[in-house]
Amino acid sequence: MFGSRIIARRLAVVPRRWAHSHNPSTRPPLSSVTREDVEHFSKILPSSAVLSTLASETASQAELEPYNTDWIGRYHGKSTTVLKPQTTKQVSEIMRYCYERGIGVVPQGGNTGLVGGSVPLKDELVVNLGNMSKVRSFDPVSGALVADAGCVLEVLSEYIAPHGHIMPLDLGAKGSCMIGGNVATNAGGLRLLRYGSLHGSVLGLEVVLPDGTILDGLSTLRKDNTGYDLKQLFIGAEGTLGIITGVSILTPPAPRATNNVLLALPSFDNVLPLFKKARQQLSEILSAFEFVDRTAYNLAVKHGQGKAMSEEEAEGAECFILLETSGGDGKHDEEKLTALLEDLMGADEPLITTGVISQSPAQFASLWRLREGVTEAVSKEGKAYKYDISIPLASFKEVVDTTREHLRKLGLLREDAVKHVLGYGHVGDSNLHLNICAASYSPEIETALEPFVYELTASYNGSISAEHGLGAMKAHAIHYSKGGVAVDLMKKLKNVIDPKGIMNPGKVLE
Ligand code: FAD
Ligand code: 2HG
Ligand code: ZN
Repeated sequence: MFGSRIIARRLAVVPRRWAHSHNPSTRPPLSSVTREDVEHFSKILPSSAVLSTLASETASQAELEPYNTDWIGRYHGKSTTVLKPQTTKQVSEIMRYCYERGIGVVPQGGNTGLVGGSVPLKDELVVNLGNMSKVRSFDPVSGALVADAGCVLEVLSEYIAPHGHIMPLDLGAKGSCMIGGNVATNAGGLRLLRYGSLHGSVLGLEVVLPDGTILDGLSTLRKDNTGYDLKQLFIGAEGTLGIITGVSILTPPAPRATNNVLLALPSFDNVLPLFKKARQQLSEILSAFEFVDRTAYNLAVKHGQGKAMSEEEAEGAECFILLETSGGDGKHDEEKLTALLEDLMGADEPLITTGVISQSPAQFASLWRLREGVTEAVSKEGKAYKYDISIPLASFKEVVDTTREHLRKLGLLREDAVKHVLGYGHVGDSNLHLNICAASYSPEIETALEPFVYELTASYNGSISAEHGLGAMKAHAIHYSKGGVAVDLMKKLKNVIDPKGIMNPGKVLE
């Protein structure tokens, strides 16, 4: 149905935007960490916070492996030294020294990033924020939370729950990812539809700049129009402009009532009308509308990420929607949701074949597990090539099918090469997660996928990174989504803030 003929025509009109791109860097090469450097770091930090293969008995290469390898096991650094500071002052002293010595630095939070941004490309120093994990303050009236960058997202959620508040973002990696990493990646996640992006909910940041200067911007004010809004530069900068050490963030009141329902759809064509109808009928209580295609559903079920429906119920479904409502009045919300489901089932041409509505907190969590667990399921099944793209909602299936067909034509769709091509993601944000699950990472598969997927995305005027960032994976491909003027300005800004190029080298901008 979605022939390669149409795509070929689209690809032909993709603008080539490489003209401004390649300004080879004139910066001097970065220095490797030496034994003397480690001795210096040991004066700044307690010995337990310095892990290095250069100093005797502080760490073996195997102990550094988790800091050198990314979550999907695609990127492997060769760092000899990891530092785990506890205070902003320590981070500042580390950075001042690295700036003088010209040592490359990779800021690291929970290391759950999916674009190879959180691990070194060579032997840069890793500064892991995991030991900076204190809540600094919480105002239960305004909901302003100020926390160290190394606080784990889930721990923060638990901290504010007794005060009747929730974090404005939620994602499958919540048990490991840290608020500093969330801000550095401008993570989107499952609540963006309701609470918007971190560009809106972050109130202030404390950042250690590459030369060690501390930019103290931990404001808790809702409004502040005094000049340039500097914090915005660091949100989504992926550690290329400085190390975030503290975050001030607005947390919304917890909704009094939440419901979720998993809907089985006979055809992808029903997703759009269903989304429209759900928005119209549920209006202010619709809080999530998430998409899982058949392949993604099957993998989630296969790898034990929740079993929402019986096989009979799921039979014939081409895709699934997880819909959540959050509101202030449980009875009112339930009535609205039930009316929507009755309308959907009773229509002459029903948009859904069936739906499972959660009846208890455990079932609520289990339905979410099915959606959140797809990433983990794909990792259990094989090695994942991940493309996180913003494209028009109507083209989600077309993009997945076109990619699968492309790989099939190249003879790569087989058990020992590409096992599955799947799509899932955030319908409410027009954000598709196109995953290619392979038996192993191979240059042949990578060449088949890139730049194919980037060109395909650009042909829809989409973004090659909706929410995961560019990291190491997509730094070279920024031009598919940003014009030359924008990229040049980014490079100028980077040069002003980090003239020696020590912050997370090779990430975001080549
Ligand atoms: P890391 O992975 O450690 O780092 C990520 C980037 O931020 C790196 O470039 C790093 O250098 C930089 N960085 C980290 N900490 C700092 C700091 N303190 N200062 C400056 N730079 C820093 N993302 C979404 O947007 N939405 C999702 O729904 C989502 N779901 C996910 C589900 C799973 C199962 C997994 C594994 C990942 C998911 N992600 C998602 C990816 C997402 O980017 C991360 O989970 C999270 O935001 C990264 O936080 P982290 O602490 O692990 O950062
Ligand atoms: C999600 O929405 C995450 O589940 C991860 O952003 C997506 O693993 C992925 O591709
Ligand atoms: Zn996502």
